[in-house]
Amino acid sequence: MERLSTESLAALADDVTTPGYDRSVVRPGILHLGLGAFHRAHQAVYTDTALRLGGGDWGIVGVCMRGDSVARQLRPQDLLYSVWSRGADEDQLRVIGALTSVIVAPDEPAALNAAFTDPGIRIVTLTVTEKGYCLDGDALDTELPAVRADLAAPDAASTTIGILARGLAARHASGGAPLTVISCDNLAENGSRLARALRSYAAIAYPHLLDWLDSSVRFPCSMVDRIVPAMDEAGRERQEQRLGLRDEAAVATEPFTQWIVENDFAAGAPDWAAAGVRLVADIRPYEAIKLRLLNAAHSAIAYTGLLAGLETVADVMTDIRLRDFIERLMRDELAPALAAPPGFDLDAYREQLLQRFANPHLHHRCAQIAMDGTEKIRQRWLPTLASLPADSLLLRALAAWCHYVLCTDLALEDPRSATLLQLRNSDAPLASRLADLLACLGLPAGYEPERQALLLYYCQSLSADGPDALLATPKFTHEE
Ligand code: CS2
Repeated sequence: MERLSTESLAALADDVTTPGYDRSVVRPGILHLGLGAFHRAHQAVYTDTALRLGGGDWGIVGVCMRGDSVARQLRPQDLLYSVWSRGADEDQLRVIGALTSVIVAPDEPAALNAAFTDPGIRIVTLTVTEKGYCLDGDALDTELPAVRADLAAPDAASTTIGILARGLAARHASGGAPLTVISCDNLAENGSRLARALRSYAAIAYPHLLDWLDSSVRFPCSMVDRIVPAMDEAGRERQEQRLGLRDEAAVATEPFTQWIVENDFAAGAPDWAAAGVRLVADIRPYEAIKLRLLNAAHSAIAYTGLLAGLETVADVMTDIRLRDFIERLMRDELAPALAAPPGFDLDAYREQLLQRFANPHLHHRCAQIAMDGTEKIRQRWLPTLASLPADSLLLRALAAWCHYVLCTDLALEDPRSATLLQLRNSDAPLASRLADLLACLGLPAGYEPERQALLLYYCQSLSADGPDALLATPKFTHEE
C-alpha cells in the first residue's frame, strides 16, 4: 500500500480531514520533548487545529528522547500522520500536519541545541511520563544514577531534566529570549514540580541560570486527558485499511479530549483556546479530579484485570464483578474525596468515564497502564487512601498491585523494577516483603500497621481465591 505523504494526501477519501493550511510556510514555534503517541493524539492535534483556524508560526519540532523509531516512521511521510478517533457515535480520521521537524536527542545534539536557541521557539512542551521527571516525591532525586551522571557531565546529559537544563543554558547564553515550558504529564502540579526539579539541577550544574529562570521562563501547570493506547501492527493494519494509505506513525484514540492549561505564558501561544483548550488561573481542582478519578480507576482496572487474566480495559468493563468493583470504587471512595470546582458535574464526569473505559474500539492493554506503578500509585491512590478508613476498596486495589508485584510472575516494567524483582524473588516472609514494597511508594517504614495487616490478608486471599478475594466482604477483623 502507498505510504502517507504530502503527495499522497490528495488520494485520501473525502471523509478524512487533512491539514487544510499551507504547511510549507509554517515556521516552528514549539519544541516538544517526547514524541510518543500521546503527544501526537493530543497537544499536536490542538496545535494543528489552531494552525488551521488562525495560522501563525507555531509548527512543532518533535524530539525523540531515546530511540529513533518514531523519527524513522515520520520522516518518509513528510512528518504527516493520522489520528483515528472512534467511540460509540464517532468515527473520525484526521491527518495532522503540525510537525515541522523531528530531532533524535541522543544522535542529534547540535540540532537540539539549535532548536533551544532559536528565538522563534517560544514554547517547550513535555510528555516524558512520570518517571521522566526523576523526582523523589516533590524534589529532584539527586541520588538517581542517571541524575548523578548528568550532574557530573551536564554537556552529555541524558535525562529529561538534564537535557532541558542544558537547552535552557544554551538559550540563556544566546540572548535569553523568554520561554514557556509546559509539562503535559500526569503529575500533580506538574509545572511547579518541573520548575523545582530544574532549579535544583541548575543550582548545581548551571548556577548562573537561576535568575534568568525566575525572570524569563514560565512553567504553567497543565491537565491533559485523552486515552491513547500504544499502537501495534494489527492496529496499524486496521488504520491502513480505513485510511487507504500506509501510515507507520498512525495513532488510534477516543473522541474525548481535554487540555486545561494555567494562563501563564512568557512569550505568547498558538490560539489554543480557539482549538478547545481551557485556560484557567488555577489548575489544581481539575488535575486532582483527573488523576484521582480517571487515572486512579485506570490503575485499579489494570492490576485487577491482569490478575483476572483479562487483556484490555474494555475486557475488564465487560466482566460484571470487576466492573461493579470499579464502579463502587469510583462512586463510593474516589469521587467523594474530591472537591469539584463550581459548575463541574462530578457525577456526570464519573458516568462518562465508565463509558470511555468501555469503548470497545480502544485496544487499551491493562499491561500498558500497569507500567511504572511505583510512580503512578503515588499520584493516583495515596492522597485518597490517606482519607479513607483502613479497609477500603482502594486498599484492595493496592493489595492487587502488591500481589501482582510480589506473588505473580507477570511482566513488570517500572523505574524501580530491580528492587521490585528482588522482593518478588526473595525468600523473606510476605509480610516483610510487603513492608519493603510500601517503602518503594515513598511510604514510611512501619506504615500504619492496620493497613499493612489488611494488605497482607488480601494478598494471601488473592493467592487463594483470585480477584474474587477483593470483592468479598472481608473475613478479616483486626485485633486491637
Ligand atoms: C493511563 C493514562 O497509562 C496510564 O497510566 O492511566 O495514560 C490515561 O490513559 C490518560 O491519562 C488519559 O488521559
